[in-house]
Amino acid sequence: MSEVKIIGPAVPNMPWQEKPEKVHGAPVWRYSENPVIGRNPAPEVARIFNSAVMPYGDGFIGVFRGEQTNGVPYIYMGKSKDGLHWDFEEERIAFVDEEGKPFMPLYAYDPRLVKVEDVYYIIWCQDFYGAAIGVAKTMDFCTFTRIENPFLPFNRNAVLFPRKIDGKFMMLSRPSDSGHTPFGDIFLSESPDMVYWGRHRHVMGKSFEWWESLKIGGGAAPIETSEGWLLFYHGVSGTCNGYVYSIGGAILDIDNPSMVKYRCSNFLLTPEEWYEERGFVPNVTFPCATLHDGESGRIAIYYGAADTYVGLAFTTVDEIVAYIKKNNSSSEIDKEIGKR
Ligand code: BMA
Repeated sequence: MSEVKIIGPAVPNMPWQEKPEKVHGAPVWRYSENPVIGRNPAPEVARIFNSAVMPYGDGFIGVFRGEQTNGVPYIYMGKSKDGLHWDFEEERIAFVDEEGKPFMPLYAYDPRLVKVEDVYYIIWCQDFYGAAIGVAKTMDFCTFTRIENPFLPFNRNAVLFPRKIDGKFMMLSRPSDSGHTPFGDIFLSESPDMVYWGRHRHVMGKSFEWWESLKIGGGAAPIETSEGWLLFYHGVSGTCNGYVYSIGGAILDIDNPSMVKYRCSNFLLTPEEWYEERGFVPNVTFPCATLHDGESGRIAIYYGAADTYVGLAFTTVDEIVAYIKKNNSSSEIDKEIGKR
């Protein structure tokens, strides 16, 4: 039993490996058989990375960023009994509009998958006369209905909270530019109906820490805990040899999540292994989902590695919350409500 509570169901069958004796830095350790998804994982798909999974039935389901053999990213569905070995649909997800007619985005990447009440939402980045956020809903993983795009271009990295707060849907996003965006803060927006979004608030920006000194962006859907919303996000450093993407951690206020209670000054995971340092884009660790067990407090982080593979890392809610609090560097700007 953990001291810090994860507010959520037990997921006793989630992937897990005990902590090795020696873990350097943050209490986050990689799965020894990483990467869990290798190159050419499905017909016509060269790479799968930056993907999101969740428990479903007696196993797991996921939405995967598949880089097709023509280089264009799209979203594929996959299922797994153990969260480690995945079977992918051969066809891309066939999105429809609200009348049920085919309505495919030109491209789609970095999907997140979040259940709010009885509905599963997929949130991704797509073209809307410029890079912007797309959203679809499904009840059964058979019909995927696209709903209104929440934000104007340019915006990437959106992630929905897994429950409404004060009756409103809540979404984190990262407004950006049309290129490889050399800036970026995380903002919070709310909606009564998943159509109209407003009451935008600043959550947090890049920091003085070098690993996240260029930009940051949302990662996995926030995990509800007795200490607040636990957020795994990505932080970027701009080196002379390109961007380096690390995983960071923060804890947001449970009722007002634009207020950052704690923010870890150290990265939680940074590219070190061959599958993180070598690939289509070297030096990228990019979290998009977690599995977490409300009973034991175990957390499994799914992250894209080098824009080529999916990696898995583990922690526990007690250890990660203690580490974030111990290394807290939440500034006055982080702590404020974020309205100007
Ligand atoms: C970002 C996004 C991610 C990608 C990262 C590193 O801008 O495009 O999908 O993982 O760059 O290339």
